[in-house]
Amino acid sequence: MKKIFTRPEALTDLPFHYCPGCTHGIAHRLVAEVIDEMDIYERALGIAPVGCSVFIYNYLDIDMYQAAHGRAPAVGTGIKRVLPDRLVFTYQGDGDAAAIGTGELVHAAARGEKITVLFINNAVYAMTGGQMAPTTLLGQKTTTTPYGRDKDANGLPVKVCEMLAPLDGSAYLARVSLHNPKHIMMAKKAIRKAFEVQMRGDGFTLVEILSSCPTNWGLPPLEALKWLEEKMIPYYPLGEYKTPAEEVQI
Ligand SMILES: Cc1ncc(C[n+]2csc(CCOP(=O)(O)OP(=O)(O)O)c2C)c(N)n1
Ligand code: SF4
Repeated sequence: MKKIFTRPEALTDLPFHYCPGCTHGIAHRLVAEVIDEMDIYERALGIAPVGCSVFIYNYLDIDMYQAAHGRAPAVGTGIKRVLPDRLVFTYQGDGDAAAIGTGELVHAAARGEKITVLFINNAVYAMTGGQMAPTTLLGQKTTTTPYGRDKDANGLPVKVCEMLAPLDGSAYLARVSLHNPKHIMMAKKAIRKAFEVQMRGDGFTLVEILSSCPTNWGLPPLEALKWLEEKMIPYYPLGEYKTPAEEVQI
């Protein structure tokens, strides 16, 4: 019988520890599938963040580092400069990348570091109990905005792709979503393209991946996917925000 679905080689056998309906596991799997398909198992090197996905180093069967709060792009910069033939990526939540480590993220992009940031935007600090993140939507209730995020009191949500696009060092920026199979396939294509652009040496690459956190959003898994589609995508439009002048073939 023809096998149509297998576990990617770049994933270990460990079951994910994530809550039911969390899309971190889907994002991990996509990364592993791309590593398999690009045949870069020996060369891929990932950097784990703080947050729920800190344990990604247990799930990806490749060389992995773990960086302290928000420092993943700086660690990735060092590794890539020492080992320029490696595919180097960070995997970071919005609290890690867009709040705690904004400086590292912005300057890695400005310098045009040849790394890829996989930026998981679930609109909350999930692991620490669902506090407001820079990406929390206006009106969204979190443990630190119990009446909903308010523009005057809490500021406006940060759009990371739009923020990095004007920087000359950024080469590929895309925002994708994991709310249904079609978009999961599109997310995989964007991750692959970011990796290809990195390996071609064009500059900094980032894929923002809109993800669900049913636990901290207080929603059952399916409703969380619906909330992602209906509430998050209008504020965070999907698409490619920056592509190299010369397209990579994927
Ligand atoms: C009390 C406390 N404050 C701060 C931290 C540092 N910290 C570790 S994980 C985390 C949240 C990360 O959130 P995010 O990057 O959005 O990832 P997610 O958990 O949503 O995947 C923070 C602030 C901590 N561990 N404990
Ligand atoms: S708290 Fe949220 S982000 Fe963390 S594992 Fe659970 S659903 Fe996923």
